[in-house]
Amino acid sequence: MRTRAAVAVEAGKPLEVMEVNLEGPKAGEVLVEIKATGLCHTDEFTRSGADPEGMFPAILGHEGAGVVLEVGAGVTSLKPGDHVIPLYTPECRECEYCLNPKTNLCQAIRETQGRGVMPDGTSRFSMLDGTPILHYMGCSTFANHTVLPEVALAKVREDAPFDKICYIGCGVTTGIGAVINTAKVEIGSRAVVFGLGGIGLNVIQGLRLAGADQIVGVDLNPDKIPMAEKFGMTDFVNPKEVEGDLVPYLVNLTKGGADYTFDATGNVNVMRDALECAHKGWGESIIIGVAPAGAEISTRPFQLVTGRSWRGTAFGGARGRTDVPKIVDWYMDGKIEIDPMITHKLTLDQINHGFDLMHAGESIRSVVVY
Ligand code: NAD
Ligand code: AHE
Ligand code: ZN
Repeated sequence: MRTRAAVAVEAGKPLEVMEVNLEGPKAGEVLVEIKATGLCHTDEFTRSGADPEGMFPAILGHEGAGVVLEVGAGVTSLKPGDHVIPLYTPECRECEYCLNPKTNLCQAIRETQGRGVMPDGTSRFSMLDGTPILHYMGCSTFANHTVLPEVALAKVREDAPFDKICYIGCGVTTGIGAVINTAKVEIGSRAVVFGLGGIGLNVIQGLRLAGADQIVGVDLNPDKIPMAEKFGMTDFVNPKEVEGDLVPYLVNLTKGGADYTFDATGNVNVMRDALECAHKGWGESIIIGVAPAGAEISTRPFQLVTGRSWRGTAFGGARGRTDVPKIVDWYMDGKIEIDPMITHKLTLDQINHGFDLMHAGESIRSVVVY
């Protein structure tokens, strides 16, 4: 079939919206009509050329929601008409990783996913002249139709609106999951969140859900304050306005250091500050942000010797097929909020404007509705 997609033709270039060829689903695969997709900073990271795993031409996008149109041979858990959220972290329920309760990093298709192809080693997308186009994070939600392995789709309830629940495909689950699954924050904790964008705000709402007493937000952009307060931020710190070093300021503000800190910026200097403002003896710092190629984190080992721990999280530690339908329920039951964070709705033709809004700090989430 043919479908419309925004293609990342070359690193650093705007996406080009065009008709592309899409082959039908092979064994174990599913054809999905994408109804809506969010724009995550990770898409921009890859589009810009900063991602060491980035390959072109590719169809980016990993925060989508849609409807199953067709299933390939052997697919048993999904049927045409099912509503689904694509999973860049699949859940095969069989691999060594899925069988270990300590991780959500299913490895069943990681190698081929990283090469931009389906598990059989080939791409379903091509240009009209036949040039292959790569998949991205196994999802490619910047196409109106896409093909995914069955293990990379969460089946969700049919009354949930696509233009909101697409955000559960990455940002919402990553932020809330970092708090609940990875840090396992206890009631009464003090926390610091660096970066109040599409991920950091969901960390904040996760902290409120977990019953944290103090939720400090740190961002260079004071325009983020009203939204962060709405989701539960109790204190705001703009590093540009702090006299002297930021770390002692945050340690003092949190009465000796935070129980939990989160980096949602991707900046390795911020990651160091996040570790070092965690409480001596027990503070945990969780890295969520994705850093540019070649960037490295550093600290004095003494920071760890004296009881702080440094950890990371992908997709908020969530097992997608199990956890994503539950998060959709939380949204539909009013336990979590999504609507205010979706600040812009765009058509596919306007997708590059979405990245401009991200750079200008004007959007939290832009969502393309097909
Ligand atoms: P975003 O652009 O919406 O938000 C980033 C925020 O950080 C902005 O508000 C910006 O003003 C702020 N910021 C930038 N530099 C800062 C600094 N030095 N100090 C304080 N604040 C600063 O991005 P997003 O969509 O929220 O993504 C955040 C990061 O999380 C990105 O690196 C993204 O790639 C990553 N991410 C990781 C996962 C995962 O599974 N680990 C999932 C999604 C996104
Ligand atoms: N390709 C990058 C790493 C990108 C990365 O860390 N991706 C996160 C999801 S970000 C979603 O917005 C992730 O899930 N990582 C686990 C994995 O297996 O990729 C690089 O630096 O090479
Ligand atoms: Zn993302």
